Amino acid sequence: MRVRKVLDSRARWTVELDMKAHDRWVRASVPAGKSKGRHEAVSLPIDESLKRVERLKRSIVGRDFKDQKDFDRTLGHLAGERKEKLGVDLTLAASIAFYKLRRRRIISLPTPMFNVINGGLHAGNFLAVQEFMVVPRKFERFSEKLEAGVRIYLALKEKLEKRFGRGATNVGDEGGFAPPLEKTEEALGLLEEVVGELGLLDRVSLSIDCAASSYFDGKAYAMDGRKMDRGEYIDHLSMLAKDFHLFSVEDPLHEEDFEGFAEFLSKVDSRVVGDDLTVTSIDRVLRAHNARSVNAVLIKPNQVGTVSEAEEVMRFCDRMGWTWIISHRSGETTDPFIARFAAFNGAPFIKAGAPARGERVSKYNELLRMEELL
Ligand code: 2PG
Ligand code: MG
Repeated sequence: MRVRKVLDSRARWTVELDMKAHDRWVRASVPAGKSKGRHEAVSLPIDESLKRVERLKRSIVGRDFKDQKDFDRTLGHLAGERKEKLGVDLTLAASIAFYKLRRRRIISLPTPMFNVINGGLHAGNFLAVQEFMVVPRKFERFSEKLEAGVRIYLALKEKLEKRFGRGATNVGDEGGFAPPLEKTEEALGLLEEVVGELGLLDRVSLSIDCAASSYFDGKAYAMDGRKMDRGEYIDHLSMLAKDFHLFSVEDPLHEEDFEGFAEFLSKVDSRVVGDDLTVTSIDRVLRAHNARSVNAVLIKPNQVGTVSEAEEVMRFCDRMGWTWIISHRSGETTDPFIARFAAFNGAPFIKAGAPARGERVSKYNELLRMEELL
């Protein structure tokens, strides 16, 4: 096993780990979020992570493990419940590398959710909502969905350039454009216009990730030029969800408001997705289930620290009839792991940013290659 530090897409150092078994080397690196949930597993500074490599090596090198669960259990004992003793980056890099050692079968390819307009903490504009996504749902093949995403992305670019000048086509952390818009409605309207002009309105849906903790100050939600209390805000957001037939709304309320999520869910037809709320933790997901807060869950392996724990949450969602979305982080590496993880688990959806920038397209391109094998 070898471990080193490498850069992610935001000039942050992260962990890269090489692992060898039966004369075969595999490599894994891990991403990092910016709009992080308070209850995510603990990430340590890179030098602290590297100091713990020897401890990790002593527990795994030369040992036989029955399967992924067995390996991840050992990691869990070593790292602690919130992975604080090894740090989530080192823990997950080992878990992913172990996962890559086994050959697996593709179950199905996910539908991509392309984040084409960036706001919130991911961009330097005034949009409160963090992600505006297009979801090409009604196409047969993954490659057709990707083509649709690309057409929309490029048409949006052209429209932004015409309307606001070239500065409006600068991109945010996930490769989506960061135009000088202020209102949620304007961004959604623009997307609807572009999708409509391409004649794709009946095949492509719109989705948003509010990441609402980032504009909640403890009392009020600051969005669209005003401050709203919880009741006003839920009314405002559910109106937008209905007007634009949003397929999904992620983190509509701040990350501790299980009841607010439930109220919002009861008012809309959209999928209501937990991310900062549920942090890929089975305990938080069960709590969301008891409170009827969500009917969809985002799956981010680095929120919890091992592949097996992420899979446990997916299986729970399947049992509940909920949808689930495998997701990248805003600070990514070029490791295409989540694409393969999605295909091997038959994930309904994957969210990996815009169809642009190397660390984003590495996932979409991997899915294209996998389509050849089907
Ligand atoms: C999110 C993610 C990924 P971050 O909120 O869903 O899009 O952002 O990685 O910054 O938490
Ligand atoms: Mg999110």
